[in-house]
Amino acid sequence: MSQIMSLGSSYIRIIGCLFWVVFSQSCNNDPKPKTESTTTAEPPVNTVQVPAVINYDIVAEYPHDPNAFTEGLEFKDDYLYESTGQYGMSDIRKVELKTGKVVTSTKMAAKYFGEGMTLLNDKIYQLTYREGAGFIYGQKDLKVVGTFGFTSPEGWGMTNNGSNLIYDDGGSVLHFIDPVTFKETKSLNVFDEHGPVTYINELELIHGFIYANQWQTDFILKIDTATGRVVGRADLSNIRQRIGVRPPSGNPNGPDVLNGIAYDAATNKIYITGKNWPKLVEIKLDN
Ligand SMILES: [Ca+2]
Repeated sequence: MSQIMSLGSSYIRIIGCLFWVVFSQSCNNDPKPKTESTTTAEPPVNTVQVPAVINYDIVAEYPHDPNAFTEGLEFKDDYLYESTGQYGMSDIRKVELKTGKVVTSTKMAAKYFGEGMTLLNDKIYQLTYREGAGFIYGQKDLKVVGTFGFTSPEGWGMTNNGSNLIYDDGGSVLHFIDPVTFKETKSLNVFDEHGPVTYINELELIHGFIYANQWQTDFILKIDTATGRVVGRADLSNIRQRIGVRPPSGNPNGPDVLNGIAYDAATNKIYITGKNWPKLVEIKLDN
């Protein structure tokens, strides 16, 4: 009897197991999607090339007026031309390279904050910061010969390409304006692999590329004037440290950011400095 019962209970267990197997298989046929088979979207492929690293050599050092809050810098006919900022201290000046001595200067009214400047056809064009006014000076005597207006709320850096003045306003756009009508003829968005590049500051056109300081950084950016892409980047933090200038945020009363690039086309030399820096440095870029 017990054997029959034992056989019976084994039989029930086998049936139970078969039922469980069939049931569990049917459970595994649950049409619910399995997480492991879920596909995820591929991240967008970044097609913008990373800027090349531009290396440089320090060729020479010259004195620079530590009271000059440099906003614009150019070189022409053996002299530096510099625009300085700060209300009550702004001017436009012609400077001797080797001594840093100011040869000629014109002070601006205290209500103007001088910004970027550029030399074109024996005239100097200079922006102001938030005053919406631009000034035109004769290159020889730095006397004011005219004024102009511009539409950006702020004026920052300036250069030219021989036919247009090119300026920026603290954002990522380069504005090309006619030097007679002062109407905008073209604008160029500056970008790199991360998107728009802001805080574009002092400018210089060298061999068809615009080289730009970027405010609050030690970078000089090399910008393709056809596309606006940053194709190269030089890190000048070594020069800042060599001169004894602390990082920008740590200088409430001392030298400020790297700002100022001048190119002498006659000698193929490049000069750089910064706001209130005690030195101006000739550098040679490898790219
Ligand atoms: Ca310049």
